[in-house]
Amino acid sequence: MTDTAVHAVHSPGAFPAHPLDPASAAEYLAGRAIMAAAGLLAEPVRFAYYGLEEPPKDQLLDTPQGQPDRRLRAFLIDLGTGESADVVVSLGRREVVSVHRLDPRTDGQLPIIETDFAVVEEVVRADPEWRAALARRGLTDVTKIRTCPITAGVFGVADDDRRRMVRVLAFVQAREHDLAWAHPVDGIAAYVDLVEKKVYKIVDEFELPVPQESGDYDDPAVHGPYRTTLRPIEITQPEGPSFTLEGNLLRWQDWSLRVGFDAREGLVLHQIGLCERPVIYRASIPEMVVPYGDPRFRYWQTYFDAGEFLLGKWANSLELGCDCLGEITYLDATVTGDSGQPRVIKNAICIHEEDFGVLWKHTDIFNGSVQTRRQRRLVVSFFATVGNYDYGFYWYFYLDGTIECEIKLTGVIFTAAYPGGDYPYSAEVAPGLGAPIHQHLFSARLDMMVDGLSNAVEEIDVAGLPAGPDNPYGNAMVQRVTRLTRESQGGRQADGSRGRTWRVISTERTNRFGRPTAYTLYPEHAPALLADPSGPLYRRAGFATNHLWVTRYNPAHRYPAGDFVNQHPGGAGIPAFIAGDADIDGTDIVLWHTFGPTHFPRPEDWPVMPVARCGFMLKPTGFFGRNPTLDIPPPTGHCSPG
Ligand SMILES: [Cu+2]
Repeated sequence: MTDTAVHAVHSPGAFPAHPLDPASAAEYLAGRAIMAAAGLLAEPVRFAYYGLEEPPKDQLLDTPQGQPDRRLRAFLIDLGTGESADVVVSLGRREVVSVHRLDPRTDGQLPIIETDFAVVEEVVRADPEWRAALARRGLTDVTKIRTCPITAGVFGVADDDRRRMVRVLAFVQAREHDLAWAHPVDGIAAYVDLVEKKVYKIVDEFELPVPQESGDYDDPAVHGPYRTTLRPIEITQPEGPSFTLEGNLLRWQDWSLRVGFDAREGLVLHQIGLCERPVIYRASIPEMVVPYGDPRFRYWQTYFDAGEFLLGKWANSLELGCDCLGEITYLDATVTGDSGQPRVIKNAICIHEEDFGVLWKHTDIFNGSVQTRRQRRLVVSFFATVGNYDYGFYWYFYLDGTIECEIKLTGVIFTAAYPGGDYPYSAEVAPGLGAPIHQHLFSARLDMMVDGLSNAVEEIDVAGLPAGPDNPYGNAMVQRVTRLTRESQGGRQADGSRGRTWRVISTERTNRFGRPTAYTLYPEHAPALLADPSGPLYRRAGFATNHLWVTRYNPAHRYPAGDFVNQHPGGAGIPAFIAGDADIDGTDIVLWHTFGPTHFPRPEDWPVMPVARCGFMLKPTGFFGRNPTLDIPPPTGHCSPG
């Protein structure tokens, strides 16, 4: 790559109309030209991240008609030396705004880049010690071995921690279309220095037979004859969908929001409002951590899919009729490759409207009224493939003011050899094939703005009261409301036994009962991070140790595990954000919500996993003065009255 290989486009019309619109291909090229002119892109420097540096919220809200400076942020890595920098450029001023040089041992390493995958396969296959270890297992044709690089974490081993490195597991792919995940070569890992481009250590701990049963679910011998009993389902909207999309501004019923996309976070939704009233300024899933629970050999196996691998960059191009049914509107996403050159992912974001069963219904025994209304939702989604897993990120907006985030987890579970017996840390999913237990812990960043910037959070538990003079028959139940006033108090656990929810209230606006308008976060009640507090993962994934955090808005606080997650020693992100213990009562606040399953795989999850779901809901709570959907007309057709 040379700096002249990619040319900037200087057409003013190529620049987005709104300050929160994602960076365009022309902008990436313009930013790249600014960095090249400043001497930041000398060969072999590559982009480990490149995206929009959003204007701070106050700057945007204070000048609603103005155009704040358009800025891009790039993480640059010199492949020859490992030197890493965090760079911000101004497109308007055509200059580099800041260059922050990282010390990767304390600041963390930049994310894995595409080039790293190719380097790993090449150097591992060429390594004599690794080849010898495989030969001892009877595997002599290294062209049939696939290598899976896994981010290294930090375990206090000096020779590992000083390097930019990955740990590499091996899988056998004997035929071109074999599913390699079905054939793990267990007990052997190559530790690869990505800068020196060499294997510096082989860990050869034990040998177990490579599982042999095919997992190739495309193979008729595996899936059997396709069933012929499914008749077509077709979804039609003869008058088209009920939403409009102007640029990135999406409007549907009383909802409005801006649809954005980022290489790291994927979908970013801005300025979510209902009935021209703000609800959330910005919503995204900026991190997820997938820790594995086998303490032997693979104790280091943990992925931070956003911070270490940039999950947005791996967004799929969606296909009508397969991924999405009905009247679909797609948006493309523009990300960049290692050289900073734009790459358009066609049809990355799917927008549609769908029927969602009954909204409300009643047959009145006194006045004879028989009424039903249909629920609908607006769906904004994308899918990303990160290694063996595929994740669908779905945001739903309902007629009754509910917002839902749902993650669909599918793809292929990570495998190991099953050691036999009742091995407690994995499940046998095929003969001799184990799937280690793991967690998928997502972090939603919800920059709340319920009826304005002045918000507060109340924790709501429900409780039955003990019998006593005021409760003689013991039937009393109440809500217990605890106001969270400081950041040190905002780290909270979900509690299904108390039906715990968190209510985000406006401290300025009230409803017709004189009570604060509010939106309530309904969490699931799955466990947070299970790793022991004494271990390194607990420090690195601090955000995942609680289901909720509340922080005061700070434009620099974007990523719950910190800006540079790869090989970061820990303590960054939320634990650092709350160190000042700011006041969070009646101010501009951000909710960070941890959710997701602890996955002990089932045989039915193999060889490809039916979608598992997780997520959360936000529901209006006194945001309206009554059911806001009474004006929804009855369905047309045979059930309409009269
Ligand atoms: Cu899983």
